[in-house]
Amino acid sequence: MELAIHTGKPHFEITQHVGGPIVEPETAARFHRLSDEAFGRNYLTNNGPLLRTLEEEVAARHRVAHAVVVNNATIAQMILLKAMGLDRGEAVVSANTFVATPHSCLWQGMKVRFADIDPVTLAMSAADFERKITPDTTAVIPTHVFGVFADMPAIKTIADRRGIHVLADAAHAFDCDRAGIMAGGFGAPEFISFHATKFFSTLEGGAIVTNDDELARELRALRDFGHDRPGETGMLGINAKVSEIHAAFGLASLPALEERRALLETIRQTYIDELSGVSGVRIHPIGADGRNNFRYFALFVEEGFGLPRDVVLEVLKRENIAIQLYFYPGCQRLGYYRRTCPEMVEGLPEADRALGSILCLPTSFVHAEPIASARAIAAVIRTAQRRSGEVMDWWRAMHDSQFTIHN
Ligand code: T4K
Repeated sequence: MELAIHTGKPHFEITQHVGGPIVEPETAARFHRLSDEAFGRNYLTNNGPLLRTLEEEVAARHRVAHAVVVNNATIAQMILLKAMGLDRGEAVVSANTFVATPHSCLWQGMKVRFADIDPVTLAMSAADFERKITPDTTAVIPTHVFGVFADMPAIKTIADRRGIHVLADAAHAFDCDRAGIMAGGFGAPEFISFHATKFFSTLEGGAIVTNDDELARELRALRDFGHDRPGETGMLGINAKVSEIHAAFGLASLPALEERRALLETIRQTYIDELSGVSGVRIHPIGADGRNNFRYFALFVEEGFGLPRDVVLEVLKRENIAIQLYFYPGCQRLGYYRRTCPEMVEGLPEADRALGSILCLPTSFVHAEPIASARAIAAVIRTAQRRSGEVMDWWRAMHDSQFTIHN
């Protein structure tokens, strides 16, 4: 295979993004039908019938009593913290999560402390959570990265002993389980993202899943300005409501999920087969602890590969493959956190190691056959390794010329 870094001709004409939304033609057709029905009813938001059906479907799928659907997972976390009375103290959050997780704590008036990760699952290490507890710790919020669960039983045992509240970021974990238990089923409320880039989407959206009736009642009031009874506003709520059109997209997607998941699993297996035996490539194990939705495919470019991760990233970019490095460099290293809590970058060696080598490859493709595309991407990676000397020459030349231009 010839590489675009040499020929100037990328393998993909259209850029293939990690996280490009998955919308089958049948899903789009069902969405149009359901939207038309909503317009026909002239009932478009404020706890409409499509939203109520979606909540029942999500709760049933997650085997929990309640799914409170809101307009994104960030607001889900914020109203959950509020409902749990968490507006002070410190939350321990994972060093490997999307910035929404610590941000939501800060918006609620809390402080954050980052815990290191388990190098295999990439989720919060229970042992490091215990080390990061201080007299001010009031909450712990592990993130189930790529739908691989944090060790919830261990985290919950430690937290319960110290009177620390547990909630979890299950943004990636729709339809995933750990040994048969799904988000919301570990004795703690969890929130899921239904963003357009996720396995299951309402375009923008999210849900809190819980078995706690009182908590669900309060969350439903909080998402609706705090209206807790007809004609009464008993709490300081916000607008986190979901329109019927967003709910329609969610309902339209549900029938497609089994086939979608099967295709994603096949794409994953294709990557695994095509990259087996490539030295210095380690694949993040998902699905080993239970069911996964296979939305994410992550690998680590380690020392034995012969090229730095960032060079591989650039080679793939030249082929019009827009990969992501979730969640490089770690929230604690992003501008806002570096400025406000610079000491937090210390003591997170496993997160630093994993995020320094991670690459997330596309699992959905636009106007390109998925299996052939996964094969092609793996072939680019193999070729880059085989021709690592030439690739490094190209990299150095590119950097030298940039240096010359800018100086
Ligand atoms: N916790 C975790 C662990 C999360 O991952 C997230 C969200 C949250 C909490 C908060 O959930 P929400 O409040 O969002 O419900 C994206 C998503 O916006 C975000 O939802 C997601 N995680 C995060 C991991 O990824 P960005 O800033 O990376 O988005 P963006 O626009 O760069 O999109 C990613 C790629 O997808 C791009 O390469 C372009 C492509 N794309 C995107 C969209 C929206 C498309 O091809 N088409 C599209 O329509 O945050």
